[in-house]
Amino acid sequence: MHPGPRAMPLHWDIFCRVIDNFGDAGVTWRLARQLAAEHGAQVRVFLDDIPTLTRLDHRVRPELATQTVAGVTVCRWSGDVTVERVGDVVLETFACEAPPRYVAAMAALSHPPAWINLEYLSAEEWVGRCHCLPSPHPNYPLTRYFFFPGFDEHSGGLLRETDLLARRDAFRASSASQAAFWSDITLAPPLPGTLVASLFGYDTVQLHDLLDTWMRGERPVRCLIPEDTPLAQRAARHLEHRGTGRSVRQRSLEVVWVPFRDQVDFDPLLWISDFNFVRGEDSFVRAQWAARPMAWHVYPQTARAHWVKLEAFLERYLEGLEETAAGKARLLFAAWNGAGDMASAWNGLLPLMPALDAHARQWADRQARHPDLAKSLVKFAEKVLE
Ligand code: TRH
Repeated sequence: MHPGPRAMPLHWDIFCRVIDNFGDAGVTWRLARQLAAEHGAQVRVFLDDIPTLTRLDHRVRPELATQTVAGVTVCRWSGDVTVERVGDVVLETFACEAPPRYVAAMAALSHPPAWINLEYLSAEEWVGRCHCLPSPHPNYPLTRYFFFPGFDEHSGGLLRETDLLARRDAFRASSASQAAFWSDITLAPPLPGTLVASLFGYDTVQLHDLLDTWMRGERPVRCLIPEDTPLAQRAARHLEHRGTGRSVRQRSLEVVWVPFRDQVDFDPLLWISDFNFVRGEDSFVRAQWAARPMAWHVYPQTARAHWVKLEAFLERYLEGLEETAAGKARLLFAAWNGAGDMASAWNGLLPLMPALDAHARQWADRQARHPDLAKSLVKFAEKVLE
């Protein structure tokens, strides 16, 4: 047992391996920054792919083995690590494992740390049964706990900074902030009546139909695509856009390739949009806090496991939405993930946008009543350390 109440901030050591894309580093970085900023935690992140983090935060320098950014110490993780001290809390993100030498050092302590594995986000019902389950180590007197983000009180909740929703609402209420956003990407604000859509997803042929539908539609669409992604390249090929310009206009559609933003500046892209296409885990959660209609490109998995995840999310997300709108939304999510006709799915949903918009707001408000993931983790770690 650790003696007495804790006067000192907790030391967190977070281990993260980048499997692909940005989500592993993205979730880790957001959580680490929040633990440092809001909980006074001393955080070290051991990461095996620093250049990916540099894409998410230009302050991170890929050539440095150790550096401190946003109050978080970032250490390059290659192979085993030298252990000069063990954290009070040791967090492995997703399926990664702390190095053997580090685990041995944990076991040698008279007060071992709180050892937690943070799992992927899923709306599936089994999450509630597995959240916080202990797993004793086969060789050491150590217990690792499995911690799940999620959408209800039987989970650890979602990542949400304390001031996030206030910042969102202030941005939406401020024409100056919105004008600054447009001017930052060297665009005039859209003409009234234009639908602004952000488009961040995995590479998919469904994009062709979506762009063609927007092109032919009556309502003008301004589509913002993050640059240097396979989807952005596909859009350029499809629209035969070979020039150096950042945007192209074809009939009702204007496509704009926007520079990939730092993670701290990502939200305004979602806040300014009327509709957000997002993917993976972190952008998916941010779009929910943006409280606008959305479509989720689920990270493709073997044996169609991602369809089960999508279904479980829709089951929760669409609850309370009027039946016709819920049905149309379901068709759009399915089509964007490769099952169904994109044109009819979009055209079917478009007239129902106001209902979806109100629903997205209700969903965000409802989710915000649960403790956020960082807070839940801190509380759980403190309980384990008691
Ligand atoms: O990049 P993702 O697809 O990430 C992942 C990984 O594929 C991972 O292996 C998988 O397990 C997981 O998804 C489910 O999508 P995600 O999670 O949305 O991460 C993208 C990150 O990039 C997120 O933190 C937001 C950030 N981002 C920016 O910071 N600036 C930008 O301009 C954009 C478009 C995104």
